[in-house]
Amino acid sequence: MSQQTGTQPHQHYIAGEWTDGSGSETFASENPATGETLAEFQRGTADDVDAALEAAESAFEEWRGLSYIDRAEYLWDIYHELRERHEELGEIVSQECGKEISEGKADVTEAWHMVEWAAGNARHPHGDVVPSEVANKDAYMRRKPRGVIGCVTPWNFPVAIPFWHMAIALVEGNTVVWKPAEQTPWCGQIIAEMFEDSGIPEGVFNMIQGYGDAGAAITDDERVDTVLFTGSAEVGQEIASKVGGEPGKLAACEMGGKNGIIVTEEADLDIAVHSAIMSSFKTTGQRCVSSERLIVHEDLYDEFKERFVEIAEDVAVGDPLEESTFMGPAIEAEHVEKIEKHNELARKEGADVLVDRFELEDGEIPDGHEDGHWVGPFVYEIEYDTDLRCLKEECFGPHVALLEYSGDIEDAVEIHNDTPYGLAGAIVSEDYRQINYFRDRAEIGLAYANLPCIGAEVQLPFGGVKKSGNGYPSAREAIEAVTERTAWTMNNSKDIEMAQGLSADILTRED
Ligand code: UN1
Repeated sequence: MSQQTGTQPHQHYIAGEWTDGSGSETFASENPATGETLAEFQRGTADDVDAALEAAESAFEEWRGLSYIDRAEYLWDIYHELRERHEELGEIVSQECGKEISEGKADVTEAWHMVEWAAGNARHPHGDVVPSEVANKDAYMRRKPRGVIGCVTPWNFPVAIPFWHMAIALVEGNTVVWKPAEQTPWCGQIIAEMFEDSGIPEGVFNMIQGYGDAGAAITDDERVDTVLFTGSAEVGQEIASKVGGEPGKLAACEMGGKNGIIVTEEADLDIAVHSAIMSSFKTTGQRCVSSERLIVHEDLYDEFKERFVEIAEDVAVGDPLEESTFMGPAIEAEHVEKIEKHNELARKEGADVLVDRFELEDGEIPDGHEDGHWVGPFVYEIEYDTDLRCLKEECFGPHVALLEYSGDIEDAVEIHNDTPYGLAGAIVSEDYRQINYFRDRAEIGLAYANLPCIGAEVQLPFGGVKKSGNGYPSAREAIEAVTERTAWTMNNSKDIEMAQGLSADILTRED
């Protein structure tokens, strides 16, 4: 963090200036692996959001007037900075959100991939030439920026997801007011410094640090034309329903999942176990694409269970900065409590618990990390029943159910689809017919075969169906959310000729 010295709380970035804003409260960023305070931040108020929106609104006309390519230049600067500071930023991500170091670095890599996509796309066509019924008409689909984009991003990808939203919004000619997650304001601070370093015109990019009240002040404001939200289903649904009632405003929300992996009787077990472990425990189960349901055919069930349980008993939980760690801590104390409640719910509903490392053993917690928010894998088996809440509600932790099924792929997909969510999922099978059935019938936005259901690349659409969202947040689809289309038709003739055979004759009383 470079803009301040001493121990003053870090500030908001509004209209090209660092400012304390109008609030008197501050909040701390905490290292979830140690409980230590990393830095203090100003807590944004509705007045701060108001100032940021005003700045974004006044900067819009000039910014939209630049060419795509000129706008992208600012993003290219950030791209280079992300790459040059890869190691350093990866460590900061790991320190602030507890992901193990390869994941901390991958977060930064995913960020520059998105910036590269958005800035590179500035030189690609942005519309269509569309045929007209009338030979003398030229018709096009052209895009315009929508205006001010309000971005609210989660802590689990504190560098990548902000760029999913903002890189595209900005290159397309919009201005931005962004609230980073309150758990990862340090990453927010660094990203804001990068925008400052890039020399982006004042007011084009604005950042308010704070909590949900500041986020709501952004998303509720009528000056915001599009809300880009990635986070919990509860908040996302509230935003989507409020915004849905406001004509002309759009909310693109990407929320959680109760993701599943199907292991059929035709599966390669090595791939099945590997994919399931990655999907359930990477990021300590705190990806919206993490898997909490493993739907396994009876022919392979016992062997799969034995192998999965053996590894789940053993995955290395520990200091996220150590390369030997597989799983870091949970993000915060309240989240550990939430995970515990989900574990309890499964038990109450009749789960047979196979692995319970919720309380880690003393030796597992690294020295100096006693105040971290530690939690280990929880694996249970339960007979599938549509009324079980534990199979429907997202835990967002290393909590996973083993479900045995019999019958065909149709039966497995029926269980798979029996959740209100529809984000990610995978099938493990060597039979292409089963794979293709899953591809076509699984109710999800991100579907994988013979792979984990985590780890999507930025150039693909990302997003879900059902309660998981409306499928917008990254790459081409995000462009839909931050631009308006114009159908632009021009006549090359001096005569007016209409489509659909409509007469262009003007008849008067004399005719
Ligand atoms: C999230 O899970 O919250 O597909 C985002 C992935 C990452 C993004 C995940 N590229 O796992």
